Amino acid sequence: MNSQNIYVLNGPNLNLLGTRQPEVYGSETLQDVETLCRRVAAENDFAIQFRQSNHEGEVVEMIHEARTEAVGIVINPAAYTHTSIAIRDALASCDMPIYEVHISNVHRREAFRHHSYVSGLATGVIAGLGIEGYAAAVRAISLSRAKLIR
Ligand code: CA2
Repeated sequence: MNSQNIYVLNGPNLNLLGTRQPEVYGSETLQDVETLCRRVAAENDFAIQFRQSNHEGEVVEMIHEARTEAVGIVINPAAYTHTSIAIRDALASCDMPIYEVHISNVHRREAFRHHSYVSGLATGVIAGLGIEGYAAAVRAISLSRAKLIR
């Protein structure tokens, strides 16, 4: 039987992870994030679809794909967190657990990072755990499928 998919979606500039601002985002790369998510998912018999885009519409399309193909979504919308009603509306059409992840603690940073269009419809929000936040979110979706979290 094929494993069920958890979609891990990443917004703009996260392809640059590990190349600068290590004091804010750590030194791991997006490839490291993908490897971590795949390991945690495999431990729980799930598969990961891992994506990144620098374009808002492409992130919307990824969410549309996840609507029918995923059992849960982990999303770091990056800067679109603070600007995108389109991404929020796309996520609102997904009937599954959605975890919003931020590598940094956005609430300790500039005021414009304190508001998220996504948080109000997310199942959970994780900020400031570094890339471990992705692992926690993948684990939370796995547990919710096992009906241990609602
Ligand atoms: O803390 C996070 O994960 C953020 O979503 C990252 C976004 C930022 O706009 C959010 O406010 C918080 C920025 C992603 C850009 O990441 C880079 C990493 C290294 C070098 C350049 C960009």
